[in-house]
Amino acid sequence: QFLKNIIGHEDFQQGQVNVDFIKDHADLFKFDARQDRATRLLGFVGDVVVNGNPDVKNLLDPRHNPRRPHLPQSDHAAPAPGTKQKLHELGPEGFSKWLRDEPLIHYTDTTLRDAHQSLLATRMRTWDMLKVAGAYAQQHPQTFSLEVWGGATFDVALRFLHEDPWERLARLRAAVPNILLQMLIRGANGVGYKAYPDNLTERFVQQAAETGVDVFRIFDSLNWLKGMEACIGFVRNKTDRLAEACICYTGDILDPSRTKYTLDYYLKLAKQLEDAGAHILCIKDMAGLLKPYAATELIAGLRDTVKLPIHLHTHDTSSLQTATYMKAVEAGVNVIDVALGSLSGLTSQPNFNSVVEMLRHTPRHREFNQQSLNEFSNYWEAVREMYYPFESGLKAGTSEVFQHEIPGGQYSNLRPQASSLGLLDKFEEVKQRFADVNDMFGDIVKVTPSSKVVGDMALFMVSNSLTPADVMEKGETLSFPESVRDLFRGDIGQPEGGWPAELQKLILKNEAPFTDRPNEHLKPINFNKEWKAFQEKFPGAKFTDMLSSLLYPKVFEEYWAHRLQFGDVSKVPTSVFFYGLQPGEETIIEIARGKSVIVRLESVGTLNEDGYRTIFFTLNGQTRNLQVRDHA
Ligand code: 3PY
Ligand code: ZN
Repeated sequence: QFLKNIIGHEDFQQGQVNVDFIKDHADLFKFDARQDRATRLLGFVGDVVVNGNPDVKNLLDPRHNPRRPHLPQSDHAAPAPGTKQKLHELGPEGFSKWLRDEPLIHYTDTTLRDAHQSLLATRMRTWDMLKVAGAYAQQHPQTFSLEVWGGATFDVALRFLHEDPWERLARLRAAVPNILLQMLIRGANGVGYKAYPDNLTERFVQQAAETGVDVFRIFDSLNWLKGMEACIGFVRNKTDRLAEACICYTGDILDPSRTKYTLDYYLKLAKQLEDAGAHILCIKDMAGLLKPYAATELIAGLRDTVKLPIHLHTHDTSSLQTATYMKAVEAGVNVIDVALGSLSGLTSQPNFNSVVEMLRHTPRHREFNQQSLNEFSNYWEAVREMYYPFESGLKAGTSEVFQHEIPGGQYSNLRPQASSLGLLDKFEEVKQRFADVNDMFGDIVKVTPSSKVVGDMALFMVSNSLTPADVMEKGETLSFPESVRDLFRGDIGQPEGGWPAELQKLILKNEAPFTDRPNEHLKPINFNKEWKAFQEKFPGAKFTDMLSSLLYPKVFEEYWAHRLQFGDVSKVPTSVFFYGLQPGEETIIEIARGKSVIVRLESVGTLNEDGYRTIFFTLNGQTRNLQVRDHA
């Protein structure tokens, strides 16, 4: 009998187990690991059936009927060697020199990180990725890298998807042995929103390399060199992987009236990053502000100034950025970031499939099998339908981005944030205030986490009907959002030219700001001590879990409780994860490698007096009943 342990017992499910019960039912405490796994996952499915998935339940559209994705063709042969083997062969310095002189254009495919962060609020699940990762490695081994990790994915995986981000990375690494895997790291802020102790970032980088990251794209949200130097050093000295350092692009180098972020400003920063030890220089155009003719100037200037290969990242919010790529390719950029067709465009990256065609029959074209790229795009198009509650609502490219300068990765989050404050009707005003706040803050670089603070301040002003003049007038009596106070205190670093003094005084009141590295104010982690305490608190947890917990303590705790109750829910197919099953519907869940169970929902019972429903499943054809509490 499958549910013959305590978890399947009715009294336990109804919270009626006491000491006597335990004494009398010793046999119920023998667990078969595999059966236990299936039972817990069934508990999860039952809970979604009865209560819905809290992440989507208020966003459902009953008319929506997602299609079943078709898997792209693959002949399942071992994938051909690619850039991963090249890095191994040449080492990071040699690889950097090789890349700088590559005549053909290289592509980073961002589908598995930035594309869904920017279009679908970062909700893409490992399950959908693993369905095609191996086939991709096999079909497109000439891809420069796959961006798969970091940015917001770490937090969202734990917080909303109840998945272990480290397991995602390890499983993608196993599926893609030949292409460089890339992550985005926010320098001193790691994959979080604030500064972390340096030795935590160091261990994080080491562990990320060990688990599978090859290219560390490192940036600072204020373009502050000091926020990046330590992290560049960790990659260089503690791993044999590539340190890719970023100049975050803002403003417009062609606009003579914008004198803060000029071509010279970027060239100087690039030189400093080269001196700090970067192997690759990235232009991180997080909002998609780099216009085509500006790209010509910037790339040519950078090629003359540094000896590093140049990697260009942009977002197509304005719908102009393919033209930017054309100019960048002409000017000698080495790698460009693209996303597979159906997850490209708008706040995501330009269209991989189309950019390949743009360059076909020209000197820098790199051959890709277009039919196969389209099959992958079609796969993601159908998958995307399951994520419809997370769509941002943006319907077409907008040149408004040149005014508000909202990063692509933030746009898809700002709307729900505005909506949760009841400000969706005022979204136009929120965008306008975002631009105003940037002016008030002294025209800063806006990318996570600095962009989040600008967003918080914009929302604060809209909800309190404050104009910039009001803030300056009433500032002394205003209680500013905490993130704004932290920013002006120096918690995430220093902007070019410093903070506007008058506003800083209004925000900080009597508190003194600091101008050195915020990390200097943090106590290093004592890993031996932490590990002991961690194991006591979370028996069975891994070292990578401790790193997650050190970065996001509360989020980790909730993730762990969910994992104990329901097991590894990344195994549940996406349609079931978000929408559960209808009576008569069935699904296959691979509970362990090569071990699948067929789950069929038969019916949902009526609500009993204690607030529970009995869910009738069959599991591999055998009837299983489950008591699920109805939270309605
Ligand atoms: C992130 O930090 O998550 C970003 O994507 C910044 O562009
Ligand atoms: Zn981006």
